[in-house]
Amino acid sequence: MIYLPFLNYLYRNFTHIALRPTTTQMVAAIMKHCYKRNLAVVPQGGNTGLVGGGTPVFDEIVLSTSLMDDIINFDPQSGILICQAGCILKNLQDYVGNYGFTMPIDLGARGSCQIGGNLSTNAGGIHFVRYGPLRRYVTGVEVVVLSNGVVLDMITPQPMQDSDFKQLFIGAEGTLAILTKVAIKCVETAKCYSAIMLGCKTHHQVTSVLMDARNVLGHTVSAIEVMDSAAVSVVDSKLGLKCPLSPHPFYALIETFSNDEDQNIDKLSHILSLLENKFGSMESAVSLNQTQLSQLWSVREHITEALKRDGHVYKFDISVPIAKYFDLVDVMRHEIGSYSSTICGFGHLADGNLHLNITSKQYDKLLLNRIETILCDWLVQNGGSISAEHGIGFHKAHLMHGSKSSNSLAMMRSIKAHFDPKNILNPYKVVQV
Ligand code: 2HG
Ligand code: ZN
Repeated sequence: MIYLPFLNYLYRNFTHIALRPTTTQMVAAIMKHCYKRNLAVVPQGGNTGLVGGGTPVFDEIVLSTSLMDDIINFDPQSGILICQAGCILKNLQDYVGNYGFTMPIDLGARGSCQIGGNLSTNAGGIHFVRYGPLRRYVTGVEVVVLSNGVVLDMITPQPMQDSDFKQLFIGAEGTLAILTKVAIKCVETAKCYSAIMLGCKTHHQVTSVLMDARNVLGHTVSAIEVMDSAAVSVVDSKLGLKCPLSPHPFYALIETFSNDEDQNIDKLSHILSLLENKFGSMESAVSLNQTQLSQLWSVREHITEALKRDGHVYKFDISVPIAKYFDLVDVMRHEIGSYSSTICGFGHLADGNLHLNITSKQYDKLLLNRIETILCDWLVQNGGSISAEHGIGFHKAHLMHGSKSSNSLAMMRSIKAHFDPKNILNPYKVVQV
């Protein structure tokens, strides 16, 4: 019997059994057995989620897809990639990159997250503003449907326009079935990416950056990210990574792509001049090559890691109206500033996806309750939502009633009961049955 501690730093738990099948048939056999014996199972991908969707709550069996990492086929004519669910995103990016293609998703955890997990949470990431939701690119899935381990293969050589119900399994966080294979349409790679980082003084400047970037770049925008000074400071103090700009209350990072670097730089300079006409001179840094581009991204990409070294982290991946993007961060500072170490906000501005992170020396249940109360009230009053790109998992299941109607929840429960009548597939996650 093995005891495996799950090292997702937010959710630690123990299981008696962790299984690492290599084929769909093995997954089906495991599920048949578990169904017969009423054993609960947690499908687990790269274990990089923020909401405890892939960790056991009690003594569930962990079914890890980490050995299901075969690339089955890539067709350079259609750009369709077919692979097993446990393939690591970065490996897929590199693989299709050799053919001049790009995966329609990118995120900081690319080196360890798995494509099955990305689909199960319908993950967003830094290029959401360019590609939109990942589900759009999914041309097929193969899943093991719980009741008696039936395999449902919805991957066809020539994908048809949504003539099946594969979308039901995307974003279901492993509560309806286990994803075993996926087919994804990749996009052609642009030659050059360039970015500008801007120091902003006010919320209003931040939202103007978004409008001007959208107007100037149109469909050539690939990222519009923001972070506040607290996020930037924690990266400096915990990791020694310096921001390329001097201190500002907020920072915006805009990335564009095309086949011509000069064109990119002209467009980024145009955005800067539009903003300076409105607000006076602004500090900025533009990337002139790939190394400088990575340098501009570096602080943004290290925020999560830096926060882990700042005590216990309470993480909230939420959707907020863009006009009020940083307002909740201010509210939190006002309400619980003296009980916490760091309160910071960063995220994907163009999607209204805010990552509110709060740290305290150690885990404090009362503080968490207080934060959740303030957060939920604010979201209801301001038209936000408790979840954005990381799913509901275990962490937010108890908050679902505040953001979904009782009819929607009842429908979700009945779909769950249809696929998982014994409630043994990722129980306690998403909707409480
Ligand atoms: C990001 O955008 C990730 O960097 C992680 O979604 C967010 O750590 C977080 O709160
Ligand atoms: Zn994110």
